[in-house]
Amino acid sequence: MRLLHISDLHAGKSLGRINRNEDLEYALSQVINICKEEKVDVLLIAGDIYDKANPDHESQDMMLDFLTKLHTEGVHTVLIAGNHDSYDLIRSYKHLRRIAHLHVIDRPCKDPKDCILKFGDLTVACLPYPSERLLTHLHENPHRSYTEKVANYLKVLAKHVESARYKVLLAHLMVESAKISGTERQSTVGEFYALKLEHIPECFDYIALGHVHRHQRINRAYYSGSLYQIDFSEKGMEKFANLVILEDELQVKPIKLDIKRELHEIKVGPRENFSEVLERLRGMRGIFKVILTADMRDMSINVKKKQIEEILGDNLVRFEIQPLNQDNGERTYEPQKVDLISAYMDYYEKFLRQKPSKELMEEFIKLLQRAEYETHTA
Ligand SMILES: [Mn+2]
Repeated sequence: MRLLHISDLHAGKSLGRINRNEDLEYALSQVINICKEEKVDVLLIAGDIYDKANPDHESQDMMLDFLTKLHTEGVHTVLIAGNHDSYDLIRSYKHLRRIAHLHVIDRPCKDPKDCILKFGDLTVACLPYPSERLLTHLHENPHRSYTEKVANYLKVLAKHVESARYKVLLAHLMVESAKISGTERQSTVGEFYALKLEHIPECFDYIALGHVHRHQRINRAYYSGSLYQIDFSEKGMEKFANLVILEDELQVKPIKLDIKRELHEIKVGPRENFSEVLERLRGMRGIFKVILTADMRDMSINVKKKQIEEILGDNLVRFEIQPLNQDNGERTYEPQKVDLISAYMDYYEKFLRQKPSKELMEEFIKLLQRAEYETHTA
C-alpha cells in the first residue's frame, strides 16, 4: 500500500497584494506527478485546505480541479477539515464521493465509527480539527480538559481499527513538542491545546498530521508541513510531501517539493554599500520583505525606499524602517508580536497575585480562538 501525505494547502492565502494561489498550484501539480510516478494508492490531506472559512471562487475552482484530476489518475483521496476550514463548506464536498474517489470527513463525528475509512488492507481513522466547541458538544463530560477529550476520542477511534492490517491516523492537531513555523493561528498551538504523544494510541502504523507548518517527525507522528512558504517566518524552509510505504515494514520517504517563489527577508544596515545592495536585489527572484535600518535624520531614506521599490516592484510586499539607536550604532529595536495568552497570564498574576486556573485559561483561549476565527471569516 502506497500513500502520500500532504497538509496545510491554505488556498486563497495572500501576502500583501500578492495572491499565493500560483505558488500552491505549482506545488499541487508536483503532488499529482508524484502520485503518478510513485503509483500512490491513497492521498491523505490533513486539513487546512483553504486559508479562510469563506474562500474566493478562484481558490475553490483550483481545489476542485486538483481533486478531480486525482480521480482521473486513479488515486483515492482522503480529505479532512483543518482549523482554517469551514466544516460546512468541507461537508458539501462529500457529494463528490458519488462521482469521484474522494472521501471527505468534515468534522469529528458523534459516532467515531463514521470517521473510519477502509481501502482493502488499509484502514484510515480520521480526526478533523476538533474545535473546543464541537468537542464539548460531543463529549459526555464537558468538564474534562480539551486534551483529555481529544485523547478519549482517539481511544474510541483506535478501537475501530483493531482488526485492520495497516492502520493510519489522519488528524489536524497540535502535538506537544512540535516546532511551529510561526504562521499557524496563535491560539491553536499553545500548550493548552497540545496533545501529549502518549495520548495517541500505540496501534497506528503511521500518524499523518496537519496543523503545524514545519515539516517534521515527532517520534511516531509526522507533520508533512505546508505546501509552500506561507509567510516570512517560513523563509528558507523546504517543503515536502511524505511518501508512506506500508509493507512488512513501514517506510517514510519525504519528497522535496520545488518552490515557485521563495520568500526573502532582506536586512539593509546603515553601513552597507547601498548600490551593492541594489545590485544584489536586481539578481533575485521571489517575494520580498525589506528592513532598512537608518538614522531617522538621514534625508536619503525616502530615496532609498523608492529605489528598492523600483527594483522589486509588486514583489515587495513589506517595507520597514528601523530607526538606528543613537547611543549604540548597532542596536536597533525589534518589533515583537504580542503573545496574547502570556500577556493575559502576566496581567492576571500581577493584579490578582495568583496564577489563573486551567479552566479560566481554556475559557480565555476559547474566546481568543473565536475572535481569531471571526476576524479571518470577515
Ligand atoms: Mn495550517
